[in-house]
Amino acid sequence: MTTPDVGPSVRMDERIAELRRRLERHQQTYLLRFLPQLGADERATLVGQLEAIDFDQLAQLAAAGAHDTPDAASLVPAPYVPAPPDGPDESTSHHRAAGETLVRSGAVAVLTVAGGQGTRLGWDGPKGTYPATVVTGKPLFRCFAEQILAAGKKYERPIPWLIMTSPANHAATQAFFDDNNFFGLCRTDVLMFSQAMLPSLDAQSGALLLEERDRIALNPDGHGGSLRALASSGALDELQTRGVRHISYVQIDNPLVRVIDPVFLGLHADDAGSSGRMSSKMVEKTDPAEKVGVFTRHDGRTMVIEYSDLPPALAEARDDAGRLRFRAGSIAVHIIATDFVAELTRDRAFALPFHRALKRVPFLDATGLRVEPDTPNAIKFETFVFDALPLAGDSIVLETRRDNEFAPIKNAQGADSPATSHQLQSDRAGRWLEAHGVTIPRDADGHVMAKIEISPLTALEPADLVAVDLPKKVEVGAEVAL
Ligand code: UD2
Repeated sequence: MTTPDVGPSVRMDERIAELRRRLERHQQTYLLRFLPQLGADERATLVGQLEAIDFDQLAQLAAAGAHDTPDAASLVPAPYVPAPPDGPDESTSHHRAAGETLVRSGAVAVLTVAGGQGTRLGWDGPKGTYPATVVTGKPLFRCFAEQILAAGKKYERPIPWLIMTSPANHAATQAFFDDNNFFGLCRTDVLMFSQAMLPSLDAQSGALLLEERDRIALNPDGHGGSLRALASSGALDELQTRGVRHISYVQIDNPLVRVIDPVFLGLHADDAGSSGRMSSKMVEKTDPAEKVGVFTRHDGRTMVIEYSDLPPALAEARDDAGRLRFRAGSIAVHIIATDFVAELTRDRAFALPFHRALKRVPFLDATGLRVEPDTPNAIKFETFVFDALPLAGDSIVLETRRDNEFAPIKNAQGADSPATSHQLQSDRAGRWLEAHGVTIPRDADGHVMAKIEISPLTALEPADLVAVDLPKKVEVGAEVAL
């Protein structure tokens, strides 16, 4: 018997009929109200988008209250390993050696989460394309690429680099890498994958919003979506095939972050206090209002409480010595074992807890007119990667010096802006040069009064400068690129 030939339009009609039945069950048939006006391609876009939505999950999310933060009284500060000295030293040599062995044997990859939009920065394009360095204005992506290239040379093993994009910036990110010849990295060692999107919901009614006649409003599912996207994209399988056991996880916004840190890798993989599944870095928070999550313990498990969820009484609490009690500020740097990601994502429905945020989302009203709201009108749901920490068992939190590794660029002005990042970049470079006898001009607050940039290709850490021809002195206001 032969199957009758069913044309594409018949198949589309059947899909629409099935979709309509699903939408009726969830009282969302209004999403199809512009369907009769759409051409074949537009119909296919809308139907495809709607078919992919798990309406039961969305209904649960909409009905659930805000993300559960544990009772403040049950939280205690998480213990942390104090910052090791800059560069090789006795106390960390064992961990450094273990970490270096991992890198040399090809067991380490880097993951940069770059799916967010640079909205706060006012940058039109993937944030990784933002000119970040103080003298030469290198884009953020190049800052990471040069570190990965230099570490690959130092340890005689190319290091795979995973980049998580979102559907909104994936093509532009790929084009940027193409235009820059992958910054000298081998193309097959750069693995890009896109995170998933979730519908934004009307804050009043919980209904989905139409952004265009053929498109619903979606937002990226948060950096926590990286775990599932690693698995669903096939990147995790690829890593495991290559023998990668640990992923060094960093955010795109921090040009000073150390993407390969042997001491941190060694601690994570080898220390008796670590399950080897997920570890983190912190800096000491001195201002209770600083916008970083803090490491806490609850029920014997390490977790990050985001700054917006930390009750002010806890954020401001001080110990007997006058230091903030909850001072272990997260700089969003982790090492995550590939086995741990595989374990978590074995169940395809796995998701970290959803956090909700209110935001402004333009939408079409019932007549098809575009509404640009002045105030937040929609809820977006996001997952945060640090919510995997309580699932990891024993977890190391390593302190790192703020002036060594944390100079994020998030806002156009004020805190965490290009201006603050540039000063921190020069301050660190100045300190590295002073360690080799170079005279550096500093102001009364100790800030370097010149612009100094050291490429990772020149030095990954201060000790590497021993082989470099250095100036004796840097003048006030000078611009130095090494
Ligand atoms: C993050 C941390 C904060 C602190 C700070 C340090 C959260 C919720 N907060 O604050 O506790 O550690 O960083 O700098 O993480 N991203 C994606 N996809 C998404 C959303 C974000 O890839 O769907 C990436 C984004 O490109 C960026 C990073 O995640 O690299 C951080 O995102 P953010 O700007 O929303 O987080 P932020 O700066 O508020």
